Amino acid sequence: MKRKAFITGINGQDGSYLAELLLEKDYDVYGIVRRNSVAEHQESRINHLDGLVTTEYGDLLDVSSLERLIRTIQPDEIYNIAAQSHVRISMDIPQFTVQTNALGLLNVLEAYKNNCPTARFYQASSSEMFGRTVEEDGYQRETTKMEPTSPYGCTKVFGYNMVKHYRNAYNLFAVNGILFNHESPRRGANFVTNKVVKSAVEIKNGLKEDLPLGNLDAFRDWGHSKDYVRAMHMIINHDVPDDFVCATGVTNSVRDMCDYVFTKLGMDYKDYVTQDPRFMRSEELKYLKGDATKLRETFGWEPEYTFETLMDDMIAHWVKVYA
Ligand code: G4F
Repeated sequence: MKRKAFITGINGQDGSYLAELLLEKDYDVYGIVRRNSVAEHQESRINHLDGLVTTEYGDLLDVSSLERLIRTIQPDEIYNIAAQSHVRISMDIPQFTVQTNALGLLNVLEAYKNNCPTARFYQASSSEMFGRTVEEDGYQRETTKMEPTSPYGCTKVFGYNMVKHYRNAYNLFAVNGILFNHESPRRGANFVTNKVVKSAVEIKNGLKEDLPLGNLDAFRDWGHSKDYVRAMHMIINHDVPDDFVCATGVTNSVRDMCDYVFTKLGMDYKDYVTQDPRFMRSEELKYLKGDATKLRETFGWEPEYTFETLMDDMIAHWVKVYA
């Protein structure tokens, strides 16, 4: 019998790549999509999967639809990937962020426990949970203390702990993937990688004059979403429920990224990039570098993309869009 997967956030960057991966593995794929007023963009990342996946309207805050869908579909695997995932915006809309990411996660966990407890459950936990903490060797790993620096990070710590609690208290196969930043051409254009790449290509094509950014000296461990959804599937299919960090182990600053992207396009970022207080954060997470030894040693996971090939993939995408 075909395995069934249920994905919240199926129309996001990770949800769309995960749906493709699961279809390749011969799953029946279901997902929920939030209603928004611009119908044309609702499913733009999964339009090419039309007829291959089943989507229903739903929302992490709409308990009755979650309960009904999980009860009727009876999935083998549930991936909770939906979230208000933008860290700076979580400072503008903290209450919505908490409701969606914390209470929303709890709603999905309850729907799972009450209607389909033999399924497996994956929670999209985040390196943003580590916040201020860096280990002496310069990395963050599964054992690193969590000191979040944003409402978003606080909600993810709540979700992480709730998943562990449900695993222990109710003997559920519920797991956390602690994913460091992961990007792709499908990344929203208000996250820094896609903002920089898209803007640089627009500047190159004479469509834009400058690029206002926030903090250029923050460091992130950037991987490719395609590599990270492979890790999600490995983590949920482990023989015991456990939590894993997924990261490349390489860190670069926003400035390094600007330098790489503009240089690739034959420009000097210093001629175009400005610092704009609108994009600064009231508290910044300064440095992320993940140690994915546990994931690598348990599953043999290795990223196929480097920082450079990730950027090249994103540049190639936007160059094609504006060709
Ligand atoms: O691309 P970002 O907005 O990603 P951030 O805040 O690291 O969060 C992402 O990764 C997390 C994993 O750790 C996820 F949990 C989360 O959902 C999300 O996917 O910003 C990256 C860095 C930050 O230091 C930010 O201050 O880039 C800096 N930055 C500088 N200028 C900017 C800008 N970020 C954005 N979004 N826009 C700017 O203009």
